[in-house]
This record gives sequence, C-alpha cells and structure tokens, in this order.
Amino acid sequence: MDSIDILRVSNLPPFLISDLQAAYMVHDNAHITDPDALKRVRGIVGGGESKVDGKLLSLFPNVEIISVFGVGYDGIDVQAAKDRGIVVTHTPDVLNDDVADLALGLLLSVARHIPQADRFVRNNDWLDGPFPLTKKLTGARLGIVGLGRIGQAIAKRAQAFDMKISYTARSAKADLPYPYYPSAKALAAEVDFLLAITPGGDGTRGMINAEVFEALGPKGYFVNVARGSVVDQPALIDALKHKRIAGAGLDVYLDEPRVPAELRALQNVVLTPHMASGTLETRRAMADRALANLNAHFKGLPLPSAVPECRT
Ligand code: NAP
Ligand code: 8YV
Repeated sequence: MDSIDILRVSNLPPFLISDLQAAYMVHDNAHITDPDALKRVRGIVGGGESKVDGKLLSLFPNVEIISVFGVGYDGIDVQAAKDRGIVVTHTPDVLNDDVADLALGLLLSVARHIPQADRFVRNNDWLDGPFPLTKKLTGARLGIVGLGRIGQAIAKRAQAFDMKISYTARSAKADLPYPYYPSAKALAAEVDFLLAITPGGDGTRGMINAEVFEALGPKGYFVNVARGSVVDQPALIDALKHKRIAGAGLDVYLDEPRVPAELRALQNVVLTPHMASGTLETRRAMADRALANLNAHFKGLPLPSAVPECRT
C-alpha cells in the first residue's frame, strides 16, 4: 500500500509513525504544501485532541477515512466528513483499563494529597512537624458523570474501595445497580467525589459549572479525565481559589497544552498532562487499532471500529 498517501495531523508515538511509514506515504500537516500531494492524500491520522474541520477537509478533496488514535473524536467534524463521504474511526475499549487506573490514581492523589506529601518530604518540611491529615477514600461517595465503557471500568475499581457509586448519563442504565441522577448538579449534591468521563464537544460543553461546584460543596473533590471542554474552567479555578470545593485532580484542560498560571499555582489541585491512556502497552494497542482501521478501509474490508455515526 506504499502508493497510498496519508496525512498525519498530530503528534503520534514513534512506533505508530514507523508502522505508518512502512505501509503508506506519510505527509506531515505542518509541512505539506505541494498542491499535487494535497490531492493525493486519501487518509488522515490524528489523536484524540486533533481538530479536523470542513475547512481542513476542503484542502484534501480525496480523503476517504479519518483514523483517530484515541476513543474521543470531539475535535473531528463528523458531519463535515460524512457530507464528503469520509468515514471516521476510533480506538474504543483498548484504553479503558489505563484511563480507569489513572482516574483512581487521581482520586487517591486528591484525597490523600500524595503529590503534596512528596513535596513535603523533599522540602524537608517534615522536620517542622507532621503532614496534615487528609480525606479517606475507602467507603466515600463517588459520583460518575458518564457511565460508558470507561465510566464502568472506573466503577468496578471504585467498588474494590467500597465506594458508594452513583452516576449521571444521558439515560439511566437498567442493567447497572447504581443510583441514577438526572443531572451533574443533582449528582454533585449527593457525593464526596465527582468524576467526569463523558465525551467532549457541544453536547457536554461547560456542563460542570459554578452551580455544580456549589452543589459539590467545600468538602467535595472534582476529578476530570474526560475533556477540558466539559468544565467551565474559570468557574473551576474560582471554586478552587475560594475553597468552594476542597480540591481537584485534572488530566485534561480547555486549551491544552496551555494550562493557566492561576491553576498551576494552586496547591489544592493535582495536575497530569492528558496522560490517562499513556502506557506503552495501551498506546501500542491503540496504534494497532488505528492501523487496523486504516488497512481495513484500503483493503475494502469491514472496519474494526468506525465511530457510531459512521456505522452502516
Ligand atoms: P462511551 O462509552 O461512549 O461513554 C460515554 C458516556 O458519557 C455515556 O455513559 C454517555 O451517556 C455519557 N454522556 C454522553 N453525553 C452526555 C451528556 N450530554 N450528559 C451526560 N452524560 C453524557 O465513551 P468512553 O469510551 O467511556 O469514553 C468517554 C470519553 O473519555 C471519551 O470520549 C474521551 O473524551 C474521554 N477520554 C479521555 C482520555 C484521557 O486521556 N484523559 C482517554 C480516553 C477517553 P449514555 O450512556 O446515556 O449514552
Ligand atoms: C489520548 C484520548 O491521549 O482516547 C482519547 O480520547 O484523549 C487519549 O487516549 C489521545 O487520543 C492521544 O492523542
């Protein structure tokens, strides 16, 4: 398939780039300028954070497939793609464990102040007295916003901590035993830890807002492993600054990789760099799935994981 041209629109792991180069002619979005090459591009590969809109697609009139290296595809204008007969694929399921593991890591970190405790020992502050007491995670109430593939993997882990799980989603899940609340605000009022794991995009934009933080209250903690767009980020910073909530653990931000200085300066937040799926094992599995989608398309075979809107 080395006669097929594809375009890379984001940072990808070196092993995925090598595999792509072994099978395709790979162009880089930042460097492609030759008008003939633009017309030759038949596939686009990008990450969960990539932006592919109608404007970009109009530069590449012969694209047939957008293969997303990630489960979230909120940056892709799926309607614009469908209007041009382009199929969009993603990599669900293979990353559930890692994202759920990091979510539990953030819950433990915000409850037990693990990063702060690390700084405490490194700074030799221990010499001046003991580390302040923290919050118990085992047995606490966890509210999950978005109980899909990853949300359920998080619930499974939280059960091992005897957490009392409840959730909100677009609809209640009759096959799951957890109490359902109709909104993030109603859920926040009932829990100690509120955790977001929905898709990004217009359907969820700003759904975790000042009212939700008010409902969570000064003893409540917020964790976001979904997308930065799900949260009203200025409202979150305000709530943290004025201790209207106790703390937060964040893997995702509004304008990544730019994280506001105000947020970085706060001591009651634990910040990670959108790394929830970032283990070698999982990124390899995601790369394999992204390649499998691309290869299947160009061989005319059924696609392993087209996004729901593009399934036939
Ligand atoms: P999924 O299986 O599709 O689950 C999504 C869940 O969100 C579903 O329960 C859905 O409700 C709920 N939801 C959707 N829109 C909602 C709304 N407007 N209000 C309330 N709930 C809503 O997706 P997944 O595989 O678990 O992945 C979820 C997201 O996690 C991805 O889209 C991505 O944004 C994020 N993610 C982040 C990382 C990271 O590195 N931090 C890694 C992977 C994924 P219903 O069940 O009622 O439809
Ligand atoms: C990745 C993600 O960091 O799957 C997603 O939606 O956000 C993450 O797994 C991303 O896709 C890699 O670019």
